[in-house]
Amino acid sequence: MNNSKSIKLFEEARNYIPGGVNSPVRAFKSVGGTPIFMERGEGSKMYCSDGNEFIDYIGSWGPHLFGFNPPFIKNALLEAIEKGTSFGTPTEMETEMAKLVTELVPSIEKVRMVNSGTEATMSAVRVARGYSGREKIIKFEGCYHGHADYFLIKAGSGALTLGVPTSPGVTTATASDTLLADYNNIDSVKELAKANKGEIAAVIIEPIAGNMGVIRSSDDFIIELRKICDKEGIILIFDEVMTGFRVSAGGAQALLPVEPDMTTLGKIIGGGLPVGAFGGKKEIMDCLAPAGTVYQAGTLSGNPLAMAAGIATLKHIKENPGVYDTLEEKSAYLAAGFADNLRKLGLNYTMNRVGSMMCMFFADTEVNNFNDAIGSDTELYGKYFHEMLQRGVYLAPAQFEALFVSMAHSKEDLDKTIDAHYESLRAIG
Ligand code: KE4
Repeated sequence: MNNSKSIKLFEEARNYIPGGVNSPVRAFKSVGGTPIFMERGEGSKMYCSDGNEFIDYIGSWGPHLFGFNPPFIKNALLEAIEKGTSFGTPTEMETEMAKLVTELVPSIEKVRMVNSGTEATMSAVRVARGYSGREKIIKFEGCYHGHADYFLIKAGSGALTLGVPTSPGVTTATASDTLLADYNNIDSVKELAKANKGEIAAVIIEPIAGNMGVIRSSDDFIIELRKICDKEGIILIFDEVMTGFRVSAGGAQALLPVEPDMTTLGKIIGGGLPVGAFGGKKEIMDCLAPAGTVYQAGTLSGNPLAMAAGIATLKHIKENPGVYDTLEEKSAYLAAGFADNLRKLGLNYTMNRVGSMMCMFFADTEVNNFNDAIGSDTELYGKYFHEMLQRGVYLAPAQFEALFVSMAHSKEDLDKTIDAHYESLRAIG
């Protein structure tokens, strides 16, 4: 595959942008080689600067539930642009967006729009601390909640991929307020709750983890977690930046046996534009300025373009609940094809899937937590990634991410991907 233009573009980018990218996971560091510079997307495809076509399974790391430029999003944006890109004043669209979010995710009684998942999770923790008067939080090893200081401790996604799960620049004082638990291990939470009684403001968790590969929380674990939070007066925050509107119209919490006190959202609710949101019970959210005294703000929060794309997306989801059945069919078909290939090749790599987010771990054990996940052969994943790339299939350039199926993926796309998966695994031996 000719990628000479990407090579040139990457060389130039590195003169002006640290590492040549605006987000580390894009740099192909863990899989090697030169990142492919994309120029255009249409439906399920991306087209790079060298003119190569790829079937896209990162979907901009989650937002593209409907592929690139579905008409209902594109038209909504074109209409919004005509009226002006941002006012810095309240607009009716923000209320419309908030009503859609609170309707589709009933545990959210009030919601604040922001501009990224990081802003959403960072702000949610601040509200939880302000509301409870407590300072400590519990996060889980391998979960990624964006790059706010207090989350970059044993974080997943790019932090894990690049081997800096605990980032330099995070002060010891900050890190000391973040307690680390083990995903799907309720005893690890019980120990922390006991040792820090009355000091923990919140537990934040990806209820279905997508940043150490895909790992679902067990029902027993999440039920016990809810009980501990109720007993200890700890706010339970579901970070649904990735799973919100990905795994169902009500997110992961609609599939799990418990409700959180607060939820963070992002990605899909922006239809590809920069958006995040955090919300929850009225009494907690009304601590936020200007209703309350916990400060949080944003110049472009709730901006009309992001609201237009988000409203169009959520309305489409609301009016077409069958979307998730179709996504399940497509995703199950792809996963079955992958499983067939593994059987034919005598391989037993582990496949975890929840709806249209899935991950094949280069590991032959069950993967239920961070330690299981990091047992994967990331070198072999790198070889597999490049073999798939050569065959026109663009996967996440890192083992500890998710593969996303979209409504735009056709049966032809899926069949081509299944064939490429077989040939790639055979090629790496
Ligand atoms: P952003 O600040 O990147 O919009 O969202 C942070 C975030 C928060 N919570 C969860 C569960 C997330 O998955 C993310 C971001 N996800 C990664 C992909 N695994 C973003 C990709 C990137 O860092 O470029």
